[in-house]
Amino acid sequence: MAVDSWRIPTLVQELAAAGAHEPPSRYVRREGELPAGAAVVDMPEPIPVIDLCRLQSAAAGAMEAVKLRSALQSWGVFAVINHGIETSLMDDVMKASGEFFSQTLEEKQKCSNIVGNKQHFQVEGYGNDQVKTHDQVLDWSDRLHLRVRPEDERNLATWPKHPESFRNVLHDYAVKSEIIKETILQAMAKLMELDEAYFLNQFSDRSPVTVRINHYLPCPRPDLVLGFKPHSDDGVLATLLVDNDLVALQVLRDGIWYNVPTKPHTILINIGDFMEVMSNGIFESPVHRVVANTEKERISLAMFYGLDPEKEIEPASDLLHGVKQPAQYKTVKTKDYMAGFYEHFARGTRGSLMRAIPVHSPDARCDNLRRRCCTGDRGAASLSSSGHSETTMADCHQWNIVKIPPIVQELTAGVHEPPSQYMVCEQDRPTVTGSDMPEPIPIVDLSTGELAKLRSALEDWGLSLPGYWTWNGAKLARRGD
Ligand SMILES: O=C(O)CCC(=O)C(=O)O
Repeated sequence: MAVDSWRIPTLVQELAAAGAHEPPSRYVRREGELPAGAAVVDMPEPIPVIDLCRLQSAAAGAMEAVKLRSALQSWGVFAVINHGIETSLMDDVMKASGEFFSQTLEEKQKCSNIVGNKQHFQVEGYGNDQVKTHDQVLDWSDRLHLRVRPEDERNLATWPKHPESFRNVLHDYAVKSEIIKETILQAMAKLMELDEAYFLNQFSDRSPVTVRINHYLPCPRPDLVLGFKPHSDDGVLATLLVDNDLVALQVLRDGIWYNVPTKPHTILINIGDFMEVMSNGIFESPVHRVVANTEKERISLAMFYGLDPEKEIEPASDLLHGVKQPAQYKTVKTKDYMAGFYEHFARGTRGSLMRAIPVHSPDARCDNLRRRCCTGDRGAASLSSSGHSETTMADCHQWNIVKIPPIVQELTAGVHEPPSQYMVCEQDRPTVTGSDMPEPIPIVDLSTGELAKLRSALEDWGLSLPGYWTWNGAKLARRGD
């Protein structure tokens, strides 16, 4: 029986080559998901860069680890240098990927992700996402998705034979990338005062490593489509390599999309959902997307480090301390998590499977661990694939509230320590005992224009209205007057 044709999307490369002035409607994002529908700005500071040699050195390791912690907590995305992958290997793997995409459609479809007489979809192979519903909006890109490890589980039918170098360079690149993964995960374990090998011990020699090579094509209306829908990555960690310096990748923070500068030979790292769970939310898996452009192609290569399907993912027990630091996530088997992940991924939604609580108050980045809400049994926070509620990625800064925080009055009954989400971070703590003001609080009678008194009150105690009123030396004036 032939599969419904709407389930097999046209490859974007064909659409781009056909030179249409408008993308077909199934690629057009809905209102609210349009690339310019939310605020987009450049990152206010350069992307954090972590030197992996320094990170491992006895002398400078601690300093670099502090940088790593701040990178993880501020953006969740950072670049690495001194990572041991030769520039020539990065060039080779990108060149081989480019050569693959530049072949004829017929040649590439030998690696298709739609297979068999019944034309069923599989994750591995060349194509687009699985199309599950008529109204699913598709990404303006084509992809080659491959399992790299375990080696004996590579589905070679989906591994390109052309260019000839493809298989070997991808293999070599994957082997070298492993060192990056190990170095970062050891450093992260140390940051959390866990055993250095804690995260690495979650992997076995059967744990999957997959690669997704994305091919973004120019689009006549980049304002209507997305190269890659908003998503967070499954897995523990992901590395990303790109072939040019187009501004395309964006990361979501506090409801704003920030352009992430990328350039060739710079490897970017972001953590994935499994790390968010294992770290009990200390580190968040960043939501990111890719915008399209009218001019240029772009290729990116993302490598994902997953866990065995039967492995249970859960917060590290050493990070849990009773009611003060309860588990923020339920234990879930990787395979159950993945079932739920793909269910939502294609639609560009995220179930309530990850974040149990809203964390994006303005100061949420200060220390997520202490600021997260206690979620009790967190029924809907279950990572199992059944019964997820649904949130668009762009809404994720207001993540599903699974349990309403308790009324403070309830807490005061017999609790010796406030729960963790009430504790302010180190620098905000009221450690200095307050003193009484040495004189009575100044009282200014505005009806009689006691300007001198007002001035001295403002100067002595700073009782001003910053950003609106200002003292110009002679009188109070509105800013801009
Ligand atoms: O192309 C990019 O910059 C990002 C790709 C990505 O997010 C992914 O493959 O999951």
